[in-house]
Amino acid sequence: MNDHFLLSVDGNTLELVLDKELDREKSSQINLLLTALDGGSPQRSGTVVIHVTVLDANDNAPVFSQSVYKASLPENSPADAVVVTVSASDADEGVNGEVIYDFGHVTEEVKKLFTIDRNLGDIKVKGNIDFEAATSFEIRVKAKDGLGLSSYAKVIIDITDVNDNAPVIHTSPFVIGYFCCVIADLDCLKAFSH
Ligand SMILES: [Ca+2]
Ligand SMILES: [Ca+2]
Ligand SMILES: [Ca+2]
Ligand SMILES: [Ca+2]
Repeated sequence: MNDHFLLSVDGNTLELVLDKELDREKSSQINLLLTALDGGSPQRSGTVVIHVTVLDANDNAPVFSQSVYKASLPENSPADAVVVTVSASDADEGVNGEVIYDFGHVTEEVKKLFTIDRNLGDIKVKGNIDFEAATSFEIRVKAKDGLGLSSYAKVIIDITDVNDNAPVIHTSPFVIGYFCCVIADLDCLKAFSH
C-alpha cells in the first residue's frame, strides 16, 4: 500500500483511510493498485486502480529569491528608471500561488520617491532623488499570495553623488571695510563628510 493510506476492512466493505498528511507540492497524483483475492482453489483475484488527485491548499507563503537586495542609484535619476527588481515564488497552485508585491512599512519620503510594480516587482524612481538630502534608503518589501500569506525582504539603495551644485560664495559685511567670505560646495561637503 501507499505510505499515506491504510485499508480498513469491515466484512465485505473496504475503506481507504488517509493515515498520513498529503502534500500536493511533493506529489499531486497518486495511483493505488488494489487487489482482492478469494479463498477458492484455484485462487482468483480482481484488481482495481484507484487514482487520487491531491487538491491544493495554501500552505506555502511566497519566498523571496534574496533576503536583501542591494542597488546603487545616481541622484537625479529620471522618473520610471528601474532601480532593482525583487522576485518571490510561491509553490502553491492557482490563486494560492499568485504573488503580488508591495512596500512594507516605509516612510512617507520613500513613498514619494519610489514605486513598486505590484505584478513585476520592479522598484522605480518616482520623485527627485537628491544625494545632498539622503545618501541611502532601506525599504521593506512584501510579497503576498492570493489568500494573504506574506513574507518580507529588504532593499538597500545607495545613492551616488553627481556634481549638481556649483560652488556658492557667501559674503557678509563683517566690520565696515572687511568682508568674510565662505565658499561652499554642497557636493564637496558631502564628499568630505562620507
Ligand atoms: Ca499547497
Ligand atoms: Ca501560497
Ligand atoms: Ca543634488
Ligand atoms: Ca550632488
